[in-house]
Order: sequence, then structure tokens, then C-alpha cells
Amino acid sequence: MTRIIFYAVMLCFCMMSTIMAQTKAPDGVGPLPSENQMRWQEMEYYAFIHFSTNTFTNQEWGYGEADDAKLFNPTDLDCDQWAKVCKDAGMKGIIVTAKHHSGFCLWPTETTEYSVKNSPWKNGKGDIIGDLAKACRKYGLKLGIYISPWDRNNPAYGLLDPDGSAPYVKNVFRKQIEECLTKYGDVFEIWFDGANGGDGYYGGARNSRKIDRNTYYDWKNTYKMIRELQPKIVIWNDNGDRADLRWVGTEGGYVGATNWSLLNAKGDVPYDMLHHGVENGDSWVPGEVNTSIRPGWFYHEYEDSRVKTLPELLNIYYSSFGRNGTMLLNFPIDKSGRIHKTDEKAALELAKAVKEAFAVNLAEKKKVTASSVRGNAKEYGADKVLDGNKDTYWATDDNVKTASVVIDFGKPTTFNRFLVQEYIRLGQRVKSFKLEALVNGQWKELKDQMVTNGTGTTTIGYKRIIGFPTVQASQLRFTVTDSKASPLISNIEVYNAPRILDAPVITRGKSGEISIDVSDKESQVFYTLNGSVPTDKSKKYTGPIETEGKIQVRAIAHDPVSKKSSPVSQQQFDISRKAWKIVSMDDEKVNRIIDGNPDTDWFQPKNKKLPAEIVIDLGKEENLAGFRYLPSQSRNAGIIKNYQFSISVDNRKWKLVDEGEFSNIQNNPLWQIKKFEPTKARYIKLEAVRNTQGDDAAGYAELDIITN
Ligand code: FUL
Repeated sequence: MTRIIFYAVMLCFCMMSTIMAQTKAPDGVGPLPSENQMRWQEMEYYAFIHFSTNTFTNQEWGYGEADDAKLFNPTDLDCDQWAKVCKDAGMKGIIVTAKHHSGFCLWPTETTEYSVKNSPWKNGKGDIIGDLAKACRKYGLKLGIYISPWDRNNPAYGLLDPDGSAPYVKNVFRKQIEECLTKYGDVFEIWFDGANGGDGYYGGARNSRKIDRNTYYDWKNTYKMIRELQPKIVIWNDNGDRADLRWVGTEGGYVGATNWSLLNAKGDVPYDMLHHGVENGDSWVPGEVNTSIRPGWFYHEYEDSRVKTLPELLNIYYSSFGRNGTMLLNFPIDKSGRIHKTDEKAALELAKAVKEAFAVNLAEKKKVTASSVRGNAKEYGADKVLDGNKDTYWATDDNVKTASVVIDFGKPTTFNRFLVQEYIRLGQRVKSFKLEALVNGQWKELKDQMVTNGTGTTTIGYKRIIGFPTVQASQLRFTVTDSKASPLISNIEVYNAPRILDAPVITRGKSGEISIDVSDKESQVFYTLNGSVPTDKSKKYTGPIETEGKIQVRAIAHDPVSKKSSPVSQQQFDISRKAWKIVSMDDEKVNRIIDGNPDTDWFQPKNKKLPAEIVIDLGKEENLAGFRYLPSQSRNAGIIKNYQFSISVDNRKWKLVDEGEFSNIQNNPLWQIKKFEPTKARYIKLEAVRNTQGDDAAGYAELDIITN
């Protein structure tokens, strides 16, 4: 008897150890996120605040002019309002431009006179970083700091001592970081922009300074100091040394649909790597998607009507943390010192739309089964994807890299959004997946509607959201089709988001014809030409509209079934370009730069050197008051940075009416608007003096004038 009991116990023990061996938690695969990176990733959505002397000089990059400090005088500065708007918008933190490239500091630093202490605001007694830190604490938001490494004001910027050390880095830059990280409590992120060296005021020297971005800032020691001062911080750096987070290669508000949170610790990081990460990278460096709620980062009154619309903001939402990134949305503070009411409204509309879209998780409490479960153990079962617990996950055995789960809704259910999360603490694993819905007994593949080439369902990472045309189905099948190792899926949600129409795109061709295009081809388009707000009673668009002279076009897309309309899009066009002739170039294709289509471009021939000029005969004398330049939207080349603009009555004697730089045009290649004293002329000349890459290319998508 004792012997039987002994064998029985041994048998149980053996069985248990087999099960335990099989259900051992999976090992991590590849680089893993740090605790700081995890905490940051889970914030998902936070704000950027751009505020500086630029706000008052109407610039994107202040030159660092000493006198600009005297212009810094917000009339109603209210950090509480910033924090309240961010909180209400669903954001978790705020990163503020404590110092932008002009060098002006928003706190009374001991390192320079170029700060709030020498501005008229609060008679020099104010401290914006202090006020914001307090407001963030009040609203339960985290504080982040942007300190520009480039400083266009500081006399020492770019200079080296005989021993090779950089006094600006030692005595100014690092001290400024130290002040910001010690005076204002916890800081969750520090942001070092990549714009570096170039023209500046530099204490009155007014010259150009070049630095080696890999060595000048001694990042190794700078990082060491930062981590000692704020052990829980994450570092964003677009300069030499790899830090905790990466830029995604565009300021347009989207990251690649394939998005690995990995990079290599060493070596160059071209656009493709920034935008998609590196599948087999050796370091965990997740992407942060940064964009502004308006075209520019700083406030410009002329952009009051160009605040992003709800469909645009929703696209950014789905293309940032819907693609394994975080979303860093910028508010340019206006001259009064507040977030402008239009921007506030737009951010709150986005929050409301997101709340509505993700209100009811249709997968909750539904039956779920898996094709394979790790060791057949309960703790890795399919139900872990629906249990709402981020620390549990469905897993397969180590060698099983393709597997599926099926969610049974129990009845035909209507949906159009799918949300899925990997358990990234053990690495990012999934290389591709497939989604299918059981519609009338047939499996139908659901493709990511945001990805036009049909390759949408690749990586997952922390969070992936797929949008597709609405289906009605009784079951949903999610299949991992390739993975680095056993996929670990911690969460799945399914939603039916209300349909939101995109605003139409309005363009005007060279002969003055207006075209209005909509992304949703089933919707109708209504428009006005007299500045009034269009409704579904306005004129219906049926094809290009012939127009002459200056004109304002406003249009909406309208869904006759739901009776819902898109936001209004509007375009102000100047005189028609029918009579224009480009006289400086004998190449038919050059007309692309005045064809009104931002998607076509022209580049000056490769054998030509800068400066390059474009001369246009407007056909008759016009009262000129400015010009607009749009660089190529398809190629990151030939982007004009420094320009001269001249006018003439006879194409012989020229008058220079404007010159300068298109600030930040490399990262934000939008329309550049320049105004000058109104002058009559028939010919215009745009001279490309230097481009952003220091070579001889000059490219143009569009060139236009502004008349008085
Ligand atoms: C850029 C800067 O040069 C812009 O001015 C802005 O601060 C943006 C967030 O980063 O590259």
C-alpha cells in the first residue's frame, strides 16, 4: 500500500513538473523596454507648448536678437488654462519650450541675460516654467522640458577652448538643463531638437557657427548628469547620441504602419529607420510622433483659420499611437499667453470623437478561443486578450509562431475598428497578422483603410489600431502570420466608430479653374464663392469651376444618408495665373510650379549651381505685397532655405524687396508665406541662395504671389 502511494505521488510530481516546464513564462526576445520607457509609452498622448520671443516677432526660428527680449510681453498669460485644456483633451503631460533656438529662456536662469527676467512681462519677475510646473501638479499632468541645444543668442555658441572643450556646453547649456531639472520637481521627458548651428546673433557677432553634432555637446556626460538628477526621465534626442526615444522622421503627425520600437545603438539613422524602426535593431528606441495643431509650431495670426480639422486630427491619432507610437500634439501659445480658443475647441472635439469611437468594446465578455495555447495552461489562454488586465497575455509554445484567436460575438455585430496590444515587456515580436470577419458564413479579410498599398497589418507593438470599412459579422479571427517568437497578445478590443467625413481639398489650376476633391467618394460636395458658410443647400459641385481674379472658396462634403457634413475647408486664391509665363527657363515641365497642384514639382537641372533663379512674367503690372513658396512634397531634396525675392517692371532693373530664411522648412515642408511693402511690378524673381542640405539642388512644388 505504502509503495502504491509512493508511486502515485511520484507520478503526480512528474506530471506537474512537465506541465510547469511547459508553462514556464516565455523568455524576453531581443531588446526590452526599460521601466522608464514603459511608463512613458503608457502615457500615449501629451502636449507640446511652443512659446518664446518668436510668438511676438512672428517667426518660427528667432535669430536670437538681444532686443527681442523687450517684445516678450503676454497680456494675459495663464499656465492654468494651458493645463486645463490639456487635461480636458485627455492628455497626460506637457512638454514646454523652456528654451527654443533663439536662446530666450522662459525661466529666470543664471546662465544668460536673455530670459524673462529682462522682458517687460511681470517687470522681469516672472517664471513660466515655475508657473507651469505648479499648474501641471494641480491638474495631475507630468512636466517635460524642451531645451534647444542650438542657441542663436549666446556669444559662446559653437566656439571651442584651446583644449577642445566647449564653454557654451559646460557653462551654459548643461547649467540650463541642471536648473530646469532641479528647480521644478519631477520631469518626465527632456527634448533636444536636432536643428544645430547656422546663422545667428551670437552676442552681436551676427555670423554663422558650425558644430559637429556628434561630439560638440558631449552627450555622454550630459546624459549622465540628466539621469542622476532625474532617474525617472526619458531623453528624446535628434542629435548625435542615441537616447531613449526617437523622432519618426516627419513633423506631419504619422509613423510608418510597420513600426518597430528598435534601432541600432550606433550608426546613421536615415528616414526609413526613423519612420519604421529597425526590425533587428539592438536597442529599444520607440517612436514619438510630434506635430502641431496648426501648420507652424509658433503662433501666427494668419494661421487662425488653419487649425487642423477633426478628421485631420483623428488621422493623426490613428497614425501615431494607433501605430505603436505616442502622440505629442503642439499648441502654439498666442500673444496673450493662452492656448487660442480655436485650438482649444479642436483638441476638445478630438477628445469627444475618440471617446465616442471607443465607447463600447464589442469584444468584452465574448467567447474567445485560440488555435494554440502555451502548455495548454490556463494562465496563457485566449481569454487573457479580453480580461482587461495589461499584465496577462495569450501565448503559444515557444516554437509556435503562427496562431489565431477567434472572437465569437454570438450574433451579427457591426464594427469598423480593431485594437490589439502585445505584451512588450518581453519584446516586440509580431511581424505580421491578418484580420478576418465571418460574414454570412464566409471569412472576409479586413484591410487597414489608412494604408493604401494594402500592407497595413504588419507590426503591433504596444498598441495597434486598424480601421476598415464597417462590416457586420458574427465572428472575428485574428491570426498572427509571422512572429520573431511565440506571440504574446495582452489585449484585443473591437469598436464601431461613427463615420466622420474628411473636409474636401480645394485647388486652383493655372487657368483659374477650381477643383474640389473628397476622400469619401459616396459623399456630395457643396460650395460657396462669396465667403459664406456652405450647407447642403449651397451650390452642388459637379466638376471644375471656371473663375477669374481673387476668390475665396469654401466647401463641405455631405453624406445624404446620415445628413452629416464634414468640417468646412476654405482656400483664398489670389489673382489667376492664366497669363503667367516663366521666362527664366526653357523647359515645359517648369510650369508645374504654377499649375496649382501641390503634388507636382520641378527641380532645376542637375548641372546648375546655386544660386538658382526663377523669373516669372505676370503678364501685366500688379500691386505685389508678398509671395508664397511650397517645396517639393515628394522629395526631401532641393528645399530652399535662404532666399532673395526681387521685382521688376521691365525684366531688366530689379529691386530686392525681401530676403531671409524659411525657418524649419526641412522638417516641416509647408507653404512659406512672406510679405513686403506693396510695390507695383510685372516681373518677379525668386532666388534660391542656399538649400537645407548644403548642395546645389533647388526644387519647387508651387510658387505664388500675394497682391494688395
Ligand atoms: C523642430 C524645431 O526646429 C521646430 O522649431 C520645433 O521646435 C519642432 C518641434 O522641432 O525641428
